[in-house]
Amino acid sequence: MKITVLTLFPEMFAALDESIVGRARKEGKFQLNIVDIRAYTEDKHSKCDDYPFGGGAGMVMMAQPIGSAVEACDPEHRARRVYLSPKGKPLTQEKVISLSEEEELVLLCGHYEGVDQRAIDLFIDEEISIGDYVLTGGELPAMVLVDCVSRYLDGVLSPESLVQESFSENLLEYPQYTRPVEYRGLTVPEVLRSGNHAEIDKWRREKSLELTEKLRPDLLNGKGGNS
Ligand code: 9D3
Repeated sequence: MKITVLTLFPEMFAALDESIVGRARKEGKFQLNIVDIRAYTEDKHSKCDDYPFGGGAGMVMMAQPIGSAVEACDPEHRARRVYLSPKGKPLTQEKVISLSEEEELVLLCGHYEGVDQRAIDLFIDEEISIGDYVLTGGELPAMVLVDCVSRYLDGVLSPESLVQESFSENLLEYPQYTRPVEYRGLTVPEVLRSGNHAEIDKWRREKSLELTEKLRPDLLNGKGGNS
């Protein structure tokens, strides 16, 4: 998979040099290209935003630098082109999996009040939001998407992690413990130290169900959601 991110703030993406995503990139499990939209402006002062027609607060990202950047990075429109937007469809795990099956993604990050509608109409396939709260731009959402998608690429996670995840789908995770056995008077549940794997599995399933009923009962009635 090749992911190209178009942004006015390329340095924010240093976060993706770290941890599991960073290692996956270094091992060539996927390619991540962070592209500075400003490199494509035709304005003599490298301007990439301007005042909104009709008035109103804030600035709007200009169509030209975005269009030129998209066409330079994906000239034959092989990529699925996603604009991270507060108006987009909310991201789901199902969507993450389907995006992880694409050969190429282009992720466009807006900033300020958004981007000129013509850039969206001409160059974007779909709009995705990461939830109903207001951020300052699409950079963190793009990083969220790269993080979630990269977990499904071959060789990034162990197959057993993903299998286990699919078994416990729609349940919250059971509590985890590591050494020491006692910390500030609190001890690790006996069953986890028993070596009896049938009993351990049973305890974990029970805890998962109990936690889900208590914290996220909405997950138990079919399709998930937050109601
Ligand atoms: C005044 C109306 N605002 C819309 C709610 C304008 C506006 C707010 C925030 C325009 C852009 C932004 C920046 N946010 C994103 O680019 C964004 C976002 C988000 O704010 N929340 C959840 N998902 C996303 S994806 C991109």
